[in-house]
Amino acid sequence: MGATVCKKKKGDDFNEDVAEDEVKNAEIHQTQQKDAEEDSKIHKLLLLGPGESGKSTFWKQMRLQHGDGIPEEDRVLMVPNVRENVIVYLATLVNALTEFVPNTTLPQEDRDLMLSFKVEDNVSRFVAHLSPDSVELLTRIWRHPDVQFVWKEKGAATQVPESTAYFLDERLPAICQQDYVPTDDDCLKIRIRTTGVLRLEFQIAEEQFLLIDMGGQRSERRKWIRFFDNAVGVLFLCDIGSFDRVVFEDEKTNRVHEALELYEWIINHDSFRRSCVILFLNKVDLFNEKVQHQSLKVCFPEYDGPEHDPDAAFNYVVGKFKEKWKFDEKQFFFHATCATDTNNCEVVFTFVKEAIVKLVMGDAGVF
Ligand SMILES: Nc1nc2c(ncn2[C@@H]2O[C@H](COP(=O)(O)OP(=O)(O)OP(=O)(O)O)[C@@H](O)[C@H]2O)c(=O)[nH]1
Ligand SMILES: [Mg+2]
Repeated sequence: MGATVCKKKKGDDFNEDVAEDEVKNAEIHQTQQKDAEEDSKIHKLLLLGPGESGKSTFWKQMRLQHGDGIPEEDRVLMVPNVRENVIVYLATLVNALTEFVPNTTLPQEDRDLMLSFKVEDNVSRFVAHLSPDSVELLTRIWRHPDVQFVWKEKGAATQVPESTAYFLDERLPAICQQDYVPTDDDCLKIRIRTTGVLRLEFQIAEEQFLLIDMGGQRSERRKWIRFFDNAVGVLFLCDIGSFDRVVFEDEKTNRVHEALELYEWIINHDSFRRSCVILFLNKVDLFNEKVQHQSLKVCFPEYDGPEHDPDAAFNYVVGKFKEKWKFDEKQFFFHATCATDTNNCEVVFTFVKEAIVKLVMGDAGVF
């Protein structure tokens, strides 16, 4: 496009510039108004919480139930992730034998193979040649009593995700097939750290939602703030199933403590003064199971409730989050959730939807 050049008298410039600015301003104002109108129709919800708390799992559930599902091409892209995760996590457990079971009876050649996977290229090469023989080999190593001991008794010290058992117990034969494509369940259970921003727009009855998922690890949280404006709801996830684990980032801070601190920051953030913050105490399935043999004292040494009692332990954790909530008690919303369970997510989202719609209608002066 060419620019037009014309001769003007000195004084004309000012008036013309003002007129031009006015037109531009009017245009910008119109666009902003349109955006705001569009925005006001969409309920923007943010998924926030520490790394590995289950945000993307919940996002995927919404995509499966209310979006376009998970397309074949996205599933195919996940194949290397699934395979490499399984190999690397099993290798991590074998590696931990050195510390926890120095006199292990796992054959030396199996150990050597697994330890060779510290080198990334070796993993890729092994993954490229997976076969039914690999199923037998990997199953034998996984089921070895020393490896099982590390997994069951020392798993918390290894940073190996809990879903690893699902893939090694149930999915190895499928994963090792040439034409393997992850199922819905595989997609929900695979651990892939989020580094970008995932958006999902969907509609339920008359209501439109925009669900935004971002990475929760410390380095990723810097990106959050850009998305805070106009969020009508925050779904804050805490992985209570990991009450005996420390965060990946510093390998020191307890995961529930990290979540408590982050939750406090979020609920007091100016951007969310008029938003609905809903707490998801996630991985309640793992929590209930773990509490049977692990004391909540590893996370809260002052806990003096009954041991091995999931309800008492759960209520105690709820109390810890409630202590942070300095606002109207009736607005303290929380749910016990299991993001890998589709039915549970649907029930919980029905509640979220109602709370959000109520808030929006209240703001519009309907109540
Ligand atoms: N057992 C169980 N596993 C869960 C649950 N929710 C999530 N997971 C698993 O936990 C792992 C981490 O979940 P993600 O959804 O990737 O966690 P995230 O919060 O998105 O993590 P970042 O992207 O790093 O912030 C995955 O392997 C999930 O399958 C749950 O309620 N129960
Ligand atoms: Mg994620």
